[in-house]
Amino acid sequence: MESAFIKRCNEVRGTIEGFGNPLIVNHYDADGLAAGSLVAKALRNRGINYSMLTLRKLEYRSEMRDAGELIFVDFGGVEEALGDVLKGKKVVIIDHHQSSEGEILQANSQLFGFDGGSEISSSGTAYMVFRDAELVDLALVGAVGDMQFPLKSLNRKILREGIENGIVRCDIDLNIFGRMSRPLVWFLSYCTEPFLPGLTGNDGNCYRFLSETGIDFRKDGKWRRYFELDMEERIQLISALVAYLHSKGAGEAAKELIGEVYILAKQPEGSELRDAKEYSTLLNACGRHNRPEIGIRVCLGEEGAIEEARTLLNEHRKQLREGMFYAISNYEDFGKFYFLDGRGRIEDGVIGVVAGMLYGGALPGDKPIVGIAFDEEGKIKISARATRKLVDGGLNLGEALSKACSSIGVGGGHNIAAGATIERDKLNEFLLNFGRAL
Ligand SMILES: [Mn+2]
Repeated sequence: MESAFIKRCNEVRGTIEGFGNPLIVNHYDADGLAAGSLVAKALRNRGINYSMLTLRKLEYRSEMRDAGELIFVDFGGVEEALGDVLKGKKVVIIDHHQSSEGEILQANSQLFGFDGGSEISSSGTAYMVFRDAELVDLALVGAVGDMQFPLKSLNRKILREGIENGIVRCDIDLNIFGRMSRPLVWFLSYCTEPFLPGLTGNDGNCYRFLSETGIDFRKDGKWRRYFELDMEERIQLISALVAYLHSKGAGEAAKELIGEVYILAKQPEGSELRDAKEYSTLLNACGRHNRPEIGIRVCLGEEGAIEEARTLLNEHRKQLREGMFYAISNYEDFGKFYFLDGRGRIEDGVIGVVAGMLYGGALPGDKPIVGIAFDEEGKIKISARATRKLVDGGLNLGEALSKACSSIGVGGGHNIAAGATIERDKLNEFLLNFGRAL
């Protein structure tokens, strides 16, 4: 029901255009930051003042008490959590989590028969609300940040608009991380999606591998990056990688090398912001290292923000790489699901990403995986991930997790990725419940 969804988006825009000084409350992940910034930019375009608040978890804050108008972005369950304290205020929700209609006006494609896990992100929804042509880049960054690729359905519609308006380009190319920003040696050695056996994590092997391909990966005293290679060199590199992976028995990983890449044509060449995947990873790094305001400043194009974000990104990539190495030799098979105990070894900010990465070569995609880590308060953070195939077969992780947590904590999310937080002593109970819920 696309037309009904669009009608609802227009209705939400109308309401927001009547606001005088709203508070934007957005989630801290890449999609939440991109979506919150997209709303901020749209308000600027309309000459409306605003303030912003980024939260990890939806909870009541004094800023909400002081605001007469609120826009919640990328949070499921706003009405359930805050309905009472929001009474008498003007509130709208822009979201894509599983949800039902309530009293608060919501732009949420889930209500119109679209899957928020794969067909549109919060950023995409925010774009559909305002439809300002130049904001389409953030819509795609959010979708990619929420692992919605290749882009289909509403995401595809948004992509097409971006291409028509000359803001975005869609190429089929090597789609591993760092095409813009990483010198080739580290482009390969930091590649965790897919995992490249013998290359990931081994700078020396990557150096030797590149030397054998005959590609000049160093020119005029400078390390070259993937986007600087010409078409012939790209093909040379891709063929060498495919042959190498097959020789290592990693044919599955080879299949993942090529895919759609989304190039944000208005951003400078060689910048992380030119590639939707790198842009979203940059935002993720800011959010997960408790500096969401830097991510927002990046989205708003403020000076100096990208340098600060880059420092966080490097730390994030390091945690990912180390987490990945630990995960590969330490996950367990619990029958109905795989289990990754990252407590004390993997940061809670990256446990979900690491768990998901195991599907990129280490794990068959035959059942979901549950990763756990300690959060800042010493509680257990749970991140569950599934594959597209499992979801197509009827699996709904969000539901299974919320069922498993019903008496011990809060959990939920999408059918393909979901999360929860529980007390330390509730782990066994959770694992039993979760197995049953599956
Ligand atoms: Mn989201």
